[in-house]
Amino acid sequence: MKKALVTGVTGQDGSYLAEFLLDKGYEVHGLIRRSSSYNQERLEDLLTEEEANALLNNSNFHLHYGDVTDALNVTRIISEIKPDEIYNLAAQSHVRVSFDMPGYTLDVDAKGTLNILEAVRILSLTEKTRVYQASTSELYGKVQEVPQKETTPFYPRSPYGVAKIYGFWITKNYRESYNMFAVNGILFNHESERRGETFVTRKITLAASRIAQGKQEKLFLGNLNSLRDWGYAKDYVECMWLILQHDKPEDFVIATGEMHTVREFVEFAFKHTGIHIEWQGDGIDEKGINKETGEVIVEVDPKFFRPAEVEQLLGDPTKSKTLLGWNPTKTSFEQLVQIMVEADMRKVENEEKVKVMFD
Ligand code: NAP
Ligand code: F7E
Repeated sequence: MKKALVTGVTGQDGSYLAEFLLDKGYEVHGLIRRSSSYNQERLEDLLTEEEANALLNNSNFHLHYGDVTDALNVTRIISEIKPDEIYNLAAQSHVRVSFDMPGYTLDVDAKGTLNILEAVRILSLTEKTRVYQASTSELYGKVQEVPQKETTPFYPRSPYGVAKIYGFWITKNYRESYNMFAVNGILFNHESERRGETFVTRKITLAASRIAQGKQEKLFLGNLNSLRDWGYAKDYVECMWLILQHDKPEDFVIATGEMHTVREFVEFAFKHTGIHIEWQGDGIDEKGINKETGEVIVEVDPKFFRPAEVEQLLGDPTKSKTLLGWNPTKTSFEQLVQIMVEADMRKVENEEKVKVMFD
């Protein structure tokens, strides 16, 4: 039985990946942080009862307290498990928050990656343990080429992107220096019903559901023109695994090859709740109006603008399609929005009216 260690197991991708690996017959070990409040919702509350039981009652699923910034802790855990595969998904993953917490983002996203690679090296596991690093399309930032592929030069635009660039290169460096199977998945945005509530897609699907059910008045957003290549997280975790099963250690772009604006995401999300949006005005005065009632339900708030923005991201998935046999369009953009809205419409049914929306 193969053993995998997943850091960031309580996150969106970690929860899907744990399920995927258990289904494949792996013994799965997850790293969880100590928190003053409960932080295992994605391993429990966000799953159907059947999924939660399958995960939590699975004797092949083990959780370990830890933090990737704590090198001793990470080294001890890896020495006890001696995993065949490590998926390093742990990160301070919010781009806008990285401007508020650049130092912390650096510690987790850059040094945390080094701690894992170095533990594998110190423990003489370089031949046994394959390491997957969660790299990101944010490395491309101010894009130097459209679409972006494995050879496109990087130009990060946030402390998050800059920290992740260290993670990318140190992974490649350990591969080249110590002959390790250490690889980067350069994943473009991927979303789901388990996406954190302050990322734009989930913020929109939750707000649209609440507005449709009379539990929120308005949705405030930042840059509506921003373009992203959005895929479905459940499809993307399969690719993480495929990258580690490949015969050669190589880096791969994972994307759908299609991009949409935030504005389009808003339109599709409201459409699935039965509300049709009409746009009026420009720039910070742009407003989304409910066509049937005439009410303003979407407004721009400059508070959500970033000091430096990534205006557009579009990935070229040719390499992963050809070498890994992965299907980038298994879930279409419209299906993704529908999945997320349907899940949030159900969730919101049991909610009180929202009093405060901080984000
Ligand atoms: P997420 O939902 O924000 O999850 C991040 C995970 O990392 C959570 O489990 C979090 O734990 C954990 N974590 C944070 N700091 C940690 C630390 N110091 N030590 C240990 N664990 C820590 O992120 P995601 O969307 O699943 O993304 C997974 C990975 O892929 C991240 O590295 C992200 O940067 C990268 N990525 C994501 C996307 C995307 O579109 N989703 C695209 C490209 C790359 P808590 O639950 O305790 O906070
Ligand atoms: O923003 C714009 C915002 O926060 C997407 C992370 O998973 O993907 C994610 O990073 C776009 C940006 O994701 C709001 O300015 C407008 O242009 O959902 P997001 P992100 O920054 O692309 C990459 C690949 C990662 O690696 C990251 O870990 O939407 N936008 N209005 C807004 N964004 C947010 N969050 N909130 C708004 O109100």
